Amino acid sequence: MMMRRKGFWSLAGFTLSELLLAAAILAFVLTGLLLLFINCSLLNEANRNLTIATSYAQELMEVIESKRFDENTVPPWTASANLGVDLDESRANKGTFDDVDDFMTSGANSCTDPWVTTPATGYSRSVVVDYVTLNVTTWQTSTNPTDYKRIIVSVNWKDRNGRERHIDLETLITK
Ligand SMILES: [Ca+2]
Ligand SMILES: [Ca+2]
Repeated sequence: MMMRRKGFWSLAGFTLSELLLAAAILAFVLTGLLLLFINCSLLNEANRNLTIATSYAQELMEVIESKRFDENTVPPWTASANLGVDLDESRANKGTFDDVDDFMTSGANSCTDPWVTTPATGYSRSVVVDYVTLNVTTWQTSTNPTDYKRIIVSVNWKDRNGRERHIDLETLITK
């Protein structure tokens, strides 16, 4: 007891078991901090990927929204089965597109322009355009042309563990 009073930092004042206990506590605290640090950086990376994916979705949505409602400038609008890239346009060149459904990435007349489908390595984009109609309070897909089209832009990517992630951006446009 007398030795401890010599000074707080005096090693002579600690027994071996006290030192071992202190070392164990230190190791425990450091492990916790390390795990916290790893978790934070994983969360950071996930957030960054989500932000990038969102900007890719917004980028394409803005380009689509700058086009007109339909290939036809007056009704009747294009039949559902014929939505997509039109005869005078090239499926692989978005520069030839003039209406919103030209950007559809599925169906017989789908767009194959890599700018649309693959914005960057590891990210892919898809576009669905449907006619919709308002049923009481919800919009429903319509097989017959209506004055409303719903555009869904999806961006897909894989996280660090190879798990599929995606975000969807949806908007309604009218003639
Ligand atoms: Ca067109
Ligand atoms: Ca079209």
